[in-house]
Amino acid sequence: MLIKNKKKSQLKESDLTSESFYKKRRNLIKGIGFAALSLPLAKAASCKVFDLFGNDKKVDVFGNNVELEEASGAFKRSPLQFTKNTNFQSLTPLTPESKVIAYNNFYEFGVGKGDPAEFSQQFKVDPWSLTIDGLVDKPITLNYEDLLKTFDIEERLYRMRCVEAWSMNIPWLGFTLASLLKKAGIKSNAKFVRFETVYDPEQMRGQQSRFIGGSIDFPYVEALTIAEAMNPLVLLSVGLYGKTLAPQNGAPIRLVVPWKYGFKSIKSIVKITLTDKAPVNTWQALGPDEYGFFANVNPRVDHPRWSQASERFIGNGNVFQQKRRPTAMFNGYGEEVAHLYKNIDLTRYF
Ligand SMILES: Nc1nc2c(c(=O)[nH]1)N[C@H]1C(S)=C(S)[C@@H](COP(=O)(O)O)O[C@H]1N2
Ligand SMILES: [Mo]
Repeated sequence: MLIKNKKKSQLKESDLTSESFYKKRRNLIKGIGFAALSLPLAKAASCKVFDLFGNDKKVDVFGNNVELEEASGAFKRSPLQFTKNTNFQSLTPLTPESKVIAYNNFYEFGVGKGDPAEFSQQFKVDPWSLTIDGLVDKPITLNYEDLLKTFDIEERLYRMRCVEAWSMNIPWLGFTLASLLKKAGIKSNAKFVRFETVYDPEQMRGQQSRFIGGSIDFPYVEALTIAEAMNPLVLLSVGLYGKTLAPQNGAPIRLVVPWKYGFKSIKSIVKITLTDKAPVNTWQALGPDEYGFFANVNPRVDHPRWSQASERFIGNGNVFQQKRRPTAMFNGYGEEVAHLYKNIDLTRYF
């Protein structure tokens, strides 16, 4: 109903300023942000133990046991049925599974890279309830089984680029966000899609304490424009490496937006709301000068505290001894997405 509507993908700058501008002022007044943001980075950088571990499947980059399926009390991942999408199968080398499930950002479980795997193994994903509401023709609620059965699941190998300048290549399992939104029916006045992570402090230690959770005001929120959300690259992922997601990767369902910095790919989603107002995403609220709404991977727009021109790829072997490699505009997906930003100054709207 709206996918091919040209006007919709050509957002006006005024669409992006109203609510976010208000929030930015409010945050400056409250004085939150920068001190809080530097804490997790300092912690990550100080993890020198990384250097000691290479490709041993039994230990993660911290030296912890990462054969999670075999460890007692570990979360159980189930094999999934899927087809390989032949357009996205040629990415090499892949980041080893042992690292994809051990080196994570998921502040709901703590700010350290090893915290999500360490503190999420008892996380309950069934029952689960994902609601699609707001400016839709027909609100939908999916339970855990629906998530895995309503849509055909495909495998796609995607690059993932964190705003902290490290990257991975990951074989995701999932379905397109567009297929879900089409099912709900998008009303013509919808301009944005807002996503929300579960709020469950009892299960998520980072939600109990601002210190553990990196000063985030939970629940974690993310958003895309409708045109971005309908782009066929955007996945709702329910698994990786042939199996359902581990909690540390955002079980049971998370977003994957491969041309944007990793923080857009929100985990453990319970709510998807279509709206006509620009939502303020979590990192934008914390530090609007460091994290924008779009967060497109862009080697020409540096983070105020570090360069985005290159990245440390997490592959086989020692993560800190990898040669840095150049970062590609839109993380290499420009052909598919550059048209979305034709009229937008990406230096200003980063
Ligand atoms: N709810 C939630 N989603 C989140 C995050 C988070 O802290 N909370 N971290 C983001 C960041 S910064 C990155 S890089 C990716 C990491 O995904 P991965 O751990 O599965 O590789 O998840 C993103 N999604
Ligand atoms: Mo990230």
